[in-house]
Amino acid sequence: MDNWVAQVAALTRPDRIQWCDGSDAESEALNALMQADGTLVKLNDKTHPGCWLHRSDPDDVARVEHLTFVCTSEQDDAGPNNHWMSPADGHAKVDALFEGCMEGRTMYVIPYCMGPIDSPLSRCGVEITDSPYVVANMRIMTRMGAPALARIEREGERAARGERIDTFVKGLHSTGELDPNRRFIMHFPEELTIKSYGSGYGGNALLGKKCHALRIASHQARSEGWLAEHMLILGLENPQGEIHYIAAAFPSACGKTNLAMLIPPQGYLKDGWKITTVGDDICWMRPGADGRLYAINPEAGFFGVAPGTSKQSNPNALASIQSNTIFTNVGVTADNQPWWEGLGEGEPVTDWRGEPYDATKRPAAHPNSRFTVSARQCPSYSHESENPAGVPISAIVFGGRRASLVPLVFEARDWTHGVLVGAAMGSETTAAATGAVGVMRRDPMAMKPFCGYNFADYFSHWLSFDKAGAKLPKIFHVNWFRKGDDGRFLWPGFGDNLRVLEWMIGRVDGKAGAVETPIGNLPTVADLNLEGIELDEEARTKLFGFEKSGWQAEFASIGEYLDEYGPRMPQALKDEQQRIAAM
Ligand code: SAT
Ligand code: MN
Repeated sequence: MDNWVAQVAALTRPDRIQWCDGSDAESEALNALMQADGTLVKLNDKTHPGCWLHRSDPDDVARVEHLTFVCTSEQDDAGPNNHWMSPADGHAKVDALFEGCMEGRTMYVIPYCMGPIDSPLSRCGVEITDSPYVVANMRIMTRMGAPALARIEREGERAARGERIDTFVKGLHSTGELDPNRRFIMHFPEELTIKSYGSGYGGNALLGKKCHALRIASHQARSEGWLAEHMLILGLENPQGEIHYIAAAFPSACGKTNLAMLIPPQGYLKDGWKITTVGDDICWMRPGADGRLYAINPEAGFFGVAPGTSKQSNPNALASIQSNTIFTNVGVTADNQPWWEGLGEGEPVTDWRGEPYDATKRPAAHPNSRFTVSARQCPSYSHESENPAGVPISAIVFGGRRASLVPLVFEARDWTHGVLVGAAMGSETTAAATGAVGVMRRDPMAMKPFCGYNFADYFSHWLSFDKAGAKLPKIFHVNWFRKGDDGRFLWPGFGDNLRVLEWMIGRVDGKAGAVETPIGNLPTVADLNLEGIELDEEARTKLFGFEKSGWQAEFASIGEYLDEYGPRMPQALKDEQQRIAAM
């Protein structure tokens, strides 16, 4: 590691190098530094102790998928789902930008561990950055500092003794000039290396998150026989005290954080149902000795979307972010409290760009404004998140935003069908990435922006888990976002989504009913507990119905999508698509 740090220093020429130990003293000193130069603004210390506001450059507020590259020796290994550059070109392109970019600045070296320090499922990385804001966020989002460094050194010794072991992922980051024309997020999966230049935004700059835990890890997972997925993990405890763990994949800004922290509706609460939160964004899963899939959350914090978070929509998230939280690009009230659209109380006076709030000009909070907070501050935090063995997964859920066609929930017949359901996922785009919002695109398993290799190979890898001795989770698809003819949402969502989770667990336990349709098993209205909510005729028909002609068109489009991947697409998946398309 020392060699690599020295090489990076020779390239970037920082004035100082600081190895981060993750201590409180280090964090306080960095916060003071950022407060002094205006990077962080202290929020109201009475209402929000330990909370900070960061305003990013207005051109640097979301992931930049068009500037994100996967650099593999063979272009086909990156697949049509990624932008590609050869490793030599990729290095040359960014190294030219990194040359001398840290002159006059401090270079921070952040050793981190994704997952519990003592878990065999965890993997380590080192991020080198010139951004103290990145250090502060990585401190919340990962297990960072001395314990991670110790694990990396232990693994380094084992590798030196000849064990086949990937010691750590190398990540190099600089905020650079924040010029969108000089911005690249480069991945070199074959070298376990990331180079990110020109952005300070979460998904582009906190390299442990999407760059490592999804793009690089998905590549590692494929060669080592596990899965790195864009999924929340929750524990669902029924009145008998039995806990089922559910992993669910939704595209960015489609409610993963809300579902992970769900508070049961009144009747369920009374009966003793409970949700515990293991993770809200990323899930690493591996088959255990008993054939089940065991999952860890590689992260230690939440980097959640602020707008829309309220006492009604997500009381657990709101409770989590009352202290020790970094807010990025939210508005503030007259008494210096953080504010965003949908908070439901208070009034903004300053918007996310630091200008007087003017509703006719722009929203107070950027639509992709975020909070960064330790998972331990969440009232529903599951202590199983620290279990080195992970938690056994009973159900996998795929879902997207679909205004039409797609019913509230259905169950895949078997694993192969479930993989197709994931592969065919579509969703309307959100503000989490730059570009048009609300356009339907295929986003297989919510991994379109995050899979570090060819989707065709990725689906083959998924299919390979179905083997003798495997006790795989059941797979479901949900759509909380179905709209009526007048444009209103037909399903209340939020806490009421528990009704759907209960049905899923009923299916896992062989207790709940369903009807078979070509797209999978659908509950009837009677199979779901709908006590206490009103659904009119249109809602019942659209949420629980199978619309044959619409699905025929959908399956034709799914077939075309799979064909875009050519002969690498696994035949088993194409056969499944054709079987259903013939409905
Ligand atoms: O910016 S992140 O990629 O970390 C959040 C998201 O888009 O899911
Ligand atoms: Mn995400």
